[in-house]
Amino acid sequence: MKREVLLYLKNNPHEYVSGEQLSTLFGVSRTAIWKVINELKREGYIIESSSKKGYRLSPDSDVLNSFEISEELKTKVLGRNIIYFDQIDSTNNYAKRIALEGCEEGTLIVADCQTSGRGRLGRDWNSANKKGIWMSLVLRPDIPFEEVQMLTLAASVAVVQALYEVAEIKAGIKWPNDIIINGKKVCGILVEMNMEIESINFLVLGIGVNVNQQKEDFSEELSDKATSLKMHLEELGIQKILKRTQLIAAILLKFEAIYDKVKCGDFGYIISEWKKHSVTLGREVSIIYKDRQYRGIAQDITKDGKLIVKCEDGTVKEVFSGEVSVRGLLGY
Ligand code: BTX
Repeated sequence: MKREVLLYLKNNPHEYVSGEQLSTLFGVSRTAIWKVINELKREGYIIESSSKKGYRLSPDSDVLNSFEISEELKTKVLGRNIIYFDQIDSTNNYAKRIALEGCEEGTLIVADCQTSGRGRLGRDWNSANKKGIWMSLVLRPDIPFEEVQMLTLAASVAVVQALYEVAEIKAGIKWPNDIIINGKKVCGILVEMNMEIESINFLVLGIGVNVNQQKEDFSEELSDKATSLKMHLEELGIQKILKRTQLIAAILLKFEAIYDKVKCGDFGYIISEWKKHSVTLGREVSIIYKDRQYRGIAQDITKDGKLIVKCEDGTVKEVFSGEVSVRGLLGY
């Protein structure tokens, strides 16, 4: 009955509905309705209550769960199976576990909070409770190993497009996997792979987006280099409630269209969109690989997504994301 009450409140967003009306409608006592309302509030729904008028669901509620996500989703395959956690170590870890057990393509793992969110090369990813999108998709594309890099690029393009569509936010892509706003990281992408000898068994695409953090939500170390969508909008003087479910749905829809292209080996659109939003090309970069470091200018990307760097000694290197850390020398 909880879902029915919720749907009723959602479908009547402008009116207060009295406890009596709800109890008649659903054939239960007013106490039962009161309990349901309290449960919904505990789940994070903002329900305005007035003893005279009744209950009204605030459109500002930013609740993450499978039901809310599927209400927003317009995809065909991605996110059709959703597994939600209020807290988990890492959605990528969980996705890898269930992928090994054979879960279906497009399964989405999403959490309000990660206790051991991971970035690349063993780095941590700060995943504060209810402040961002921490999600992973299980993908089973029939593509050669060399094309996996395209998925990171494809996901970056999808995130940038979705941020613009939902909130008119113009973000840039720093090769290989960061989404940047005004020189600060707002989103990171982590693609992990499981391979057989010849072919890819599955991929896990992890996406972390900072949505509602304030400056004080980031550690001192991060506060100089991280931002959130909310912080960015506030800097622009825009007060906008960002709903994580809406952003997730937009990212998945954009990604699904681009992912279909990756599966067909059609990379032209991805490369051109990636270049349009790149904050790396034409900039001086520092490539750190094991104990070596090169400097050079990021000139272009190859048609399978490697970064082409003209080094200071005149040599040209093609850099594959798994091996390096790239730092813009003059900020982003
Ligand atoms: P990365 O290795 O490029 O970035 C990690 C670095 O980014 C950290 O060392 C730190 O300096 C900085 N950082 C950490 N947390 C944040 C944050 N919230 N915002 C901005 N900067 C931060 C990027 O790796 C890939 C991140 C993927 C995260 C997703 S969340 C869902 C999925 N599950 C999981 O464990 N990881 C992925």
